[in-house]
Amino acid sequence: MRHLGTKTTRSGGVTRREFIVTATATVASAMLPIASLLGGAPPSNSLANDRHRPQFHLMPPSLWLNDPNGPLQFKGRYHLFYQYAAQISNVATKYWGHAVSTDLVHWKNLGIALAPTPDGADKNGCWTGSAVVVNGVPTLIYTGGTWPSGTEREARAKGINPERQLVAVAADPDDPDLIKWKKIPENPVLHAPPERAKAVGWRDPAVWKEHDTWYMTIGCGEAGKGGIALLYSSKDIKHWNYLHPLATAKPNRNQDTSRPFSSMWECPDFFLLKDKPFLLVAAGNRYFNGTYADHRFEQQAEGRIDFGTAAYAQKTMVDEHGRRIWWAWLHEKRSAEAQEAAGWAGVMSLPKLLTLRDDGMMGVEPAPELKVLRRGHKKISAHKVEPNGPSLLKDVAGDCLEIEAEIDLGDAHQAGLRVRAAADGSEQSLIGYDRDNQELFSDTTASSTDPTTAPGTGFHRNRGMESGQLILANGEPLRLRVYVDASVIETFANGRASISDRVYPRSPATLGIGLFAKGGTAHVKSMTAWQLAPISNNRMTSGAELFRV
Ligand code: DQQ
Repeated sequence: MRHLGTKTTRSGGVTRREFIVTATATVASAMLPIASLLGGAPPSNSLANDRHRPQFHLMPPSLWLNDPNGPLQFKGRYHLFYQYAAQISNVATKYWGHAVSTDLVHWKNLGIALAPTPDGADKNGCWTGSAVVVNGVPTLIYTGGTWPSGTEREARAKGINPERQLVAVAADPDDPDLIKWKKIPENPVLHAPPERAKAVGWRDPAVWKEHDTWYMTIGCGEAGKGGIALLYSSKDIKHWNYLHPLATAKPNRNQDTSRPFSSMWECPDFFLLKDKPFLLVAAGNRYFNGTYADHRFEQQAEGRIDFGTAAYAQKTMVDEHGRRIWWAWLHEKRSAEAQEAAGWAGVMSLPKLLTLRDDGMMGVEPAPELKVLRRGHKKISAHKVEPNGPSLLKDVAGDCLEIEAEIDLGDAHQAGLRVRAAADGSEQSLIGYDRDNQELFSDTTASSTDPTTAPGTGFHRNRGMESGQLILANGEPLRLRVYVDASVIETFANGRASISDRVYPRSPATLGIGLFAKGGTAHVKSMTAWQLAPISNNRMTSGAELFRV
């Protein structure tokens, strides 16, 4: 995914100072290049008035976010890091932005936790990684770029490995915010992939402990063959031995290994859910279940945690309640120019809880903590939904909402909700179920008349239909939980499917909510819509003061 960004830079006086202040406050002890944090951000009032900017999703105060990094709960606080850049570009130099929360919902942005060290093993970027607690000390392990992001293939063609693995530790584990991080003198802790892995990439370490030994998997792959998750072990997190592949991709008709980046597994994650092993890889938000013996994972069935192409670089953590919490980067689906004009791009997903289902596959639910955002609500009484029925509900509208609905498909072929919908139908997004294909879908084909959202102009894929398999048992209703947050729509269905999408309606009046049925009559059994409270009062998603002079 990294090669797809555009390279554009903003400039702006006041905002440069914002970054200098942040950098000084957060990374002074690490001797990091404050000058390279110079970047432009739009004035905060344009962000505060940007109606496409979400209100209850975590984002940096401005500019760029991509992958979630090192999610960790330590002494009660949730720490969530993310790939941050001071340009609207996925090939810009990456830093680790850092946010903290006591409730998993309200976040305080703390600034930059990790920045590249000039001439260091991460001089061209602190890329994705993980966090673990080692002897009471929160510890980050991540990939350093020694070539600019997006040039890895060029480097490899010259026989140069452009990636290293590095470790940083909390400078003061007693600081509840863990603001300062120190890179260890042993860096890089790994210099190169094993010779026989003809790597097309070697990054995104994920770490876990078995008895007294640390294990780490690193995303890798071989051109034309597909993904490999390499396995390493260590007694102290600083000295690592390569063991063997933890897992290798099986030929998969969904994965085109001829494409440069689908020939590797980015962002692997490996864990047990109630004793059952799971491997996650970034592509398709895919997971595999299987068996784990002799430190080798044999994949059996596969599924997808989020069916939306907007979601990428999934990453999980286990919290102090023992829950497996999932995060992902929700990238933009509008043109690079529109992102640049907005002055921000990329949103962190809502926290999703992963569960083990009776059939050995994964379930997915929104974290219950999100209910704290619920304010006034409106209940909609049970009623029929006819194919040509009224498209919008009276008294329910908005772009900062949660909707819970139980829908009996009846004899309809498709049924579900309209969100971000205009009264005349000129703009609308459909979240629904297709009975014939047994799929949960998000159809944003008509979500916007803004040409910057036209297919082919955005980062990945734009307006259109996206879907994934959800098999409803006989008579089982469709149970939807839909979060609408400005340009983000995150949907959960029946505790076992989710789909995230991005929409940018052109008209500010595109706020309607409704129901639809196609090919027959569906029945709404129950439906409630809640107004949700923003997590800050100015669309800055909190902590913005740390980025201001
Ligand atoms: N993004 C990171 C990489 C990772 C990719 C760099 C996935 O480490 O492979 O920003 O989006």
